[in-house]
Amino acid sequence: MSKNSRPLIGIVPDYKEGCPKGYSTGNYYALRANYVEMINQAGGAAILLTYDYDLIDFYLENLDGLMIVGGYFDIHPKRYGEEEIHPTVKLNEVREAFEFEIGARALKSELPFFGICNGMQLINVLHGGTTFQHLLDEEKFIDHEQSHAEGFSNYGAAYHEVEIVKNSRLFEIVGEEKVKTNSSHHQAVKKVGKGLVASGYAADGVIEAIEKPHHPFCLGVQWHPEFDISNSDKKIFEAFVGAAKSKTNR
Ligand SMILES: [Mn+2]
Repeated sequence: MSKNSRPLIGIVPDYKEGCPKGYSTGNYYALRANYVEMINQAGGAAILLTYDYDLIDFYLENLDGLMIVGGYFDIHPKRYGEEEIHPTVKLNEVREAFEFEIGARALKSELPFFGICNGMQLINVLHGGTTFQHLLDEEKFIDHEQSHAEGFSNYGAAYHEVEIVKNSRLFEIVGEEKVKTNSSHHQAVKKVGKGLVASGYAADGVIEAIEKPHHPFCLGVQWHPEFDISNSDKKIFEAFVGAAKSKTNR
Protein backbone atom coordinates (compact mmCIF):
# COMPACT_ATOMS: atom_id res chain seq x y z
CA MET A 1 0.00 0.00 0.00
CA SER A 2 1.52 3.34 -0.99
CA LYS A 3 1.88 6.14 1.54
CA ASN A 4 -1.10 8.04 0.20
CA SER A 5 -3.40 5.14 -0.27
CA ARG A 6 -6.42 4.65 1.93
CA PRO A 7 -8.99 1.89 2.05
CA LEU A 8 -11.83 2.68 -0.32
CA ILE A 9 -15.22 2.58 1.38
CA GLY A 10 -18.31 2.45 -0.83
CA ILE A 11 -21.52 3.97 0.51
CA VAL A 12 -24.93 3.57 -1.16
CA PRO A 13 -26.59 7.00 -1.16
CA ASP A 14 -30.30 7.70 -1.14
CA TYR A 15 -32.11 8.50 -4.39
CA LYS A 16 -34.49 11.42 -4.42
CA GLU A 17 -37.02 12.60 -6.94
CA GLY A 18 -36.38 16.11 -8.14
CA CYS A 19 -38.83 18.81 -7.16
CA PRO A 20 -39.23 22.43 -8.24
CA LYS A 21 -38.26 23.96 -4.90
CA GLY A 22 -35.76 21.34 -3.73
CA TYR A 23 -32.07 20.78 -4.40
CA SER A 24 -32.70 19.93 -8.05
CA THR A 25 -35.61 19.64 -10.46
CA GLY A 26 -33.99 16.45 -11.77
CA ASN A 27 -33.61 13.30 -9.67
CA TYR A 28 -30.53 13.26 -7.47
CA TYR A 29 -28.46 11.12 -5.10
CA ALA A 30 -28.23 12.25 -1.51
CA LEU A 31 -26.12 11.34 1.50
CA ARG A 32 -25.78 13.06 4.86
CA ALA A 33 -22.26 14.49 5.08
CA ASN A 34 -21.40 13.11 8.54
CA TYR A 35 -21.38 9.52 7.19
CA VAL A 36 -18.62 10.48 4.77
CA GLU A 37 -16.76 12.63 7.30
CA MET A 38 -16.55 9.85 9.86
CA ILE A 39 -15.13 7.42 7.29
CA ASN A 40 -12.55 9.90 6.06
CA GLN A 41 -11.57 10.98 9.58
CA ALA A 42 -11.06 7.32 10.48
CA GLY A 43 -8.50 7.05 7.66
CA GLY A 44 -10.69 5.75 4.86
CA ALA A 45 -11.74 7.30 1.58
CA ALA A 46 -15.50 7.29 1.09
CA ILE A 47 -17.06 7.12 -2.37
CA LEU A 48 -20.69 6.99 -3.43
CA LEU A 49 -22.05 3.96 -5.26
CA THR A 50 -24.69 4.82 -7.84
CA TYR A 51 -27.49 2.38 -8.61
CA ASP A 52 -25.96 0.75 -11.67
CA TYR A 53 -26.30 -3.03 -11.50
CA ASP A 54 -23.69 -3.53 -14.24
CA LEU A 55 -21.13 -1.84 -11.99
CA ILE A 56 -21.64 -4.01 -8.91
CA ASP A 57 -18.90 -6.51 -9.78
CA PHE A 58 -16.51 -3.69 -10.54
CA TYR A 59 -17.38 -1.95 -7.28
CA LEU A 60 -16.83 -5.09 -5.23
CA GLU A 61 -13.51 -5.89 -6.92
CA ASN A 62 -12.20 -2.44 -6.10
CA LEU A 63 -13.74 -1.59 -2.75
CA ASP A 64 -12.14 -2.42 0.59
CA GLY A 65 -15.34 -1.97 2.55
CA LEU A 66 -19.09 -1.47 2.06
CA MET A 67 -21.28 0.74 4.24
CA ILE A 68 -25.08 0.71 4.10
CA VAL A 69 -26.58 3.62 5.97
CA GLY A 70 -29.89 4.77 7.40
CA GLY A 71 -32.77 6.19 5.45
CA TYR A 72 -36.31 7.42 5.92
CA PHE A 73 -37.78 4.11 4.79
CA ASP A 74 -38.34 0.51 5.89
CA ILE A 75 -37.47 -2.78 4.23
CA HIS A 76 -40.49 -4.30 2.47
CA PRO A 77 -41.96 -6.93 4.84
CA LYS A 78 -42.13 -9.45 1.96
CA ARG A 79 -38.32 -9.62 2.24
CA TYR A 80 -38.74 -11.38 5.57
CA GLY A 81 -41.81 -13.38 4.71
CA GLU A 82 -44.62 -11.14 6.00
CA GLU A 83 -47.56 -10.35 3.79
CA GLU A 84 -49.14 -7.70 5.94
CA ILE A 85 -47.65 -4.24 5.82
CA HIS A 86 -48.00 -2.10 8.95
CA PRO A 87 -49.59 1.30 8.20
CA THR A 88 -46.49 3.14 9.48
CA VAL A 89 -44.17 1.37 7.02
CA LYS A 90 -42.61 3.63 4.37
CA LEU A 91 -41.10 1.94 1.35
CA ASN A 92 -38.24 2.85 -0.99
CA GLU A 93 -38.00 -0.18 -3.24
CA VAL A 94 -35.59 1.35 -5.75
CA ARG A 95 -32.93 1.87 -3.10
CA GLU A 96 -33.81 -1.34 -1.28
CA ALA A 97 -33.38 -3.46 -4.42
CA PHE A 98 -29.91 -2.09 -5.11
CA GLU A 99 -28.83 -2.47 -1.47
CA PHE A 100 -30.02 -6.09 -1.33
CA GLU A 101 -28.14 -6.95 -4.51
CA ILE A 102 -24.83 -5.35 -3.61
CA GLY A 103 -25.17 -6.44 0.03
CA ALA A 104 -25.73 -10.09 -0.85
CA ARG A 105 -22.76 -10.14 -3.21
CA ALA A 106 -20.53 -8.36 -0.68
CA LEU A 107 -21.35 -11.02 1.91
CA LYS A 108 -20.28 -13.77 -0.51
CA SER A 109 -16.88 -12.17 -0.94
CA GLU A 110 -16.50 -11.44 2.81
CA LEU A 111 -15.93 -7.75 2.15
CA PRO A 112 -15.82 -5.72 5.38
CA PHE A 113 -19.43 -4.62 5.80
CA PHE A 114 -20.83 -2.00 8.15
CA GLY A 115 -24.57 -1.44 8.44
CA ILE A 116 -26.11 1.54 10.21
CA CYS A 117 -29.82 1.57 11.13
CA ASN A 118 -31.48 0.45 7.87
CA GLY A 119 -28.12 -1.15 7.02
CA MET A 120 -28.31 -3.28 10.16
CA GLN A 121 -31.82 -4.46 9.21
CA LEU A 122 -30.50 -5.27 5.74
CA ILE A 123 -27.70 -7.46 7.10
CA ASN A 124 -30.19 -9.26 9.32
CA VAL A 125 -32.79 -9.86 6.59
CA LEU A 126 -30.06 -11.04 4.19
CA HIS A 127 -29.36 -13.78 6.74
CA GLY A 128 -33.00 -14.79 7.03
CA GLY A 129 -33.79 -12.65 10.06
CA THR A 130 -37.05 -10.81 10.69
CA THR A 131 -38.10 -7.32 11.78
CA PHE A 132 -40.56 -5.79 14.23
CA GLN A 133 -42.57 -3.65 11.81
CA HIS A 134 -43.52 -1.15 14.50
CA LEU A 135 -41.92 -1.30 17.94
CA LEU A 136 -44.63 0.72 19.66
CA ASP A 137 -47.16 -2.05 18.98
CA GLU A 138 -45.39 -4.03 21.71
CA GLU A 139 -45.96 -2.67 25.17
CA LYS A 140 -42.57 -3.65 26.53
CA PHE A 141 -40.66 -1.27 24.25
CA ILE A 142 -39.99 2.43 24.78
CA ASP A 143 -40.28 4.90 21.89
CA HIS A 144 -36.97 4.57 20.05
CA GLU A 145 -37.63 7.65 17.94
CA GLN A 146 -35.89 10.25 20.06
CA SER A 147 -37.28 13.17 18.08
CA HIS A 148 -40.62 12.34 19.77
CA ALA A 149 -39.10 13.05 23.19
CA GLU A 150 -38.77 16.59 24.43
CA GLY A 151 -35.20 17.85 24.41
CA PHE A 152 -33.83 15.00 22.30
CA SER A 153 -34.62 16.16 18.77
CA ASN A 154 -30.93 16.76 18.08
CA TYR A 155 -29.34 13.44 17.14
CA GLY A 156 -26.11 14.63 18.71
CA ALA A 157 -27.80 14.10 22.09
CA ALA A 158 -27.56 10.70 23.75
CA TYR A 159 -30.98 9.11 24.21
CA HIS A 160 -30.63 5.59 25.57
CA GLU A 161 -27.79 3.31 26.59
CA VAL A 162 -26.83 0.12 24.82
CA GLU A 163 -25.48 -2.79 26.79
CA ILE A 164 -22.70 -4.50 24.86
CA VAL A 165 -22.46 -8.28 25.02
CA LYS A 166 -19.13 -9.39 26.43
CA ASN A 167 -16.98 -11.61 24.23
CA SER A 168 -18.45 -9.93 21.15
CA ARG A 169 -16.51 -8.16 18.43
CA LEU A 170 -18.33 -4.97 19.35
CA PHE A 171 -17.12 -5.27 22.95
CA GLU A 172 -13.58 -5.79 21.66
CA ILE A 173 -13.96 -2.57 19.67
CA VAL A 174 -15.52 -0.25 22.24
CA GLY A 175 -14.08 -1.82 25.41
CA GLU A 176 -17.10 -0.80 27.48
CA GLU A 177 -20.13 -2.65 28.80
CA LYS A 178 -22.46 0.29 28.26
CA VAL A 179 -22.38 3.00 25.63
CA LYS A 180 -24.55 6.06 25.22
CA THR A 181 -26.34 6.22 21.89
CA ASN A 182 -28.84 8.26 19.95
CA SER A 183 -31.92 6.50 18.56
CA SER A 184 -33.97 7.10 15.42
CA HIS A 185 -35.95 4.02 14.51
CA HIS A 186 -39.47 2.62 14.81
CA GLN A 187 -38.46 -0.90 13.80
CA ALA A 188 -35.91 -3.37 15.16
CA VAL A 189 -34.55 -6.86 14.69
CA LYS A 190 -37.05 -9.50 15.80
CA LYS A 191 -35.43 -12.82 14.94
CA VAL A 192 -31.66 -12.67 14.50
CA GLY A 193 -30.59 -14.08 11.13
CA LYS A 194 -28.74 -17.38 10.73
CA GLY A 195 -25.03 -17.06 11.38
CA LEU A 196 -25.41 -13.74 13.19
CA VAL A 197 -25.41 -12.91 16.89
CA ALA A 198 -26.88 -9.99 18.82
CA SER A 199 -24.09 -7.99 20.44
CA GLY A 200 -25.94 -5.03 21.91
CA TYR A 201 -29.29 -4.45 23.65
CA ALA A 202 -31.26 -1.47 24.92
CA ALA A 203 -32.67 -1.75 28.46
CA ASP A 204 -36.13 -2.66 27.09
CA GLY A 205 -34.66 -5.63 25.23
CA VAL A 206 -34.50 -4.13 21.73
CA ILE A 207 -31.56 -5.53 19.79
CA GLU A 208 -29.27 -2.62 18.99
CA ALA A 209 -26.29 -4.40 17.40
CA ILE A 210 -25.67 -7.58 15.43
CA GLU A 211 -22.50 -9.13 14.07
CA LYS A 212 -21.23 -12.13 12.16
CA PRO A 213 -18.61 -14.12 14.04
CA HIS A 214 -15.59 -15.32 11.99
CA HIS A 215 -16.28 -12.73 9.27
CA PRO A 216 -13.41 -10.22 8.78
CA PHE A 217 -15.87 -7.43 9.73
CA CYS A 218 -19.64 -7.62 9.51
CA LEU A 219 -21.35 -5.38 12.04
CA GLY A 220 -24.71 -3.66 12.21
CA VAL A 221 -25.72 -1.00 14.71
CA GLN A 222 -29.22 0.36 15.18
CA TRP A 223 -28.13 3.82 16.34
CA HIS A 224 -26.35 6.55 14.35
CA PRO A 225 -22.66 6.56 15.31
CA GLU A 226 -21.94 9.05 12.50
CA PHE A 227 -23.19 11.77 14.89
CA ASP A 228 -20.09 11.00 16.94
CA ILE A 229 -21.65 11.46 20.36
CA SER A 230 -19.26 9.20 22.27
CA ASN A 231 -15.78 7.77 22.00
CA SER A 232 -17.25 4.42 21.12
CA ASP A 233 -18.80 5.86 17.94
CA LYS A 234 -15.37 6.90 16.69
CA LYS A 235 -13.88 3.54 17.67
CA ILE A 236 -16.48 1.68 15.60
CA PHE A 237 -15.62 3.65 12.45
CA GLU A 238 -11.90 3.17 13.11
CA ALA A 239 -12.38 -0.58 13.51
CA PHE A 240 -14.33 -0.77 10.24
CA VAL A 241 -11.77 1.26 8.31
CA GLY A 242 -9.00 -0.77 9.96
CA ALA A 243 -10.60 -4.02 8.77
CA ALA A 244 -10.88 -2.55 5.26
CA LYS A 245 -7.21 -1.59 5.43
CA SER A 246 -6.17 -5.14 6.26
CA LYS A 247 -8.06 -6.24 3.19
CA THR A 248 -6.04 -3.91 0.94
CA ASN A 249 -2.85 -5.37 2.45
CA ARG A 250 -3.82 -8.96 1.72
MN1 LIG B 1 -32.77 2.54 19.88
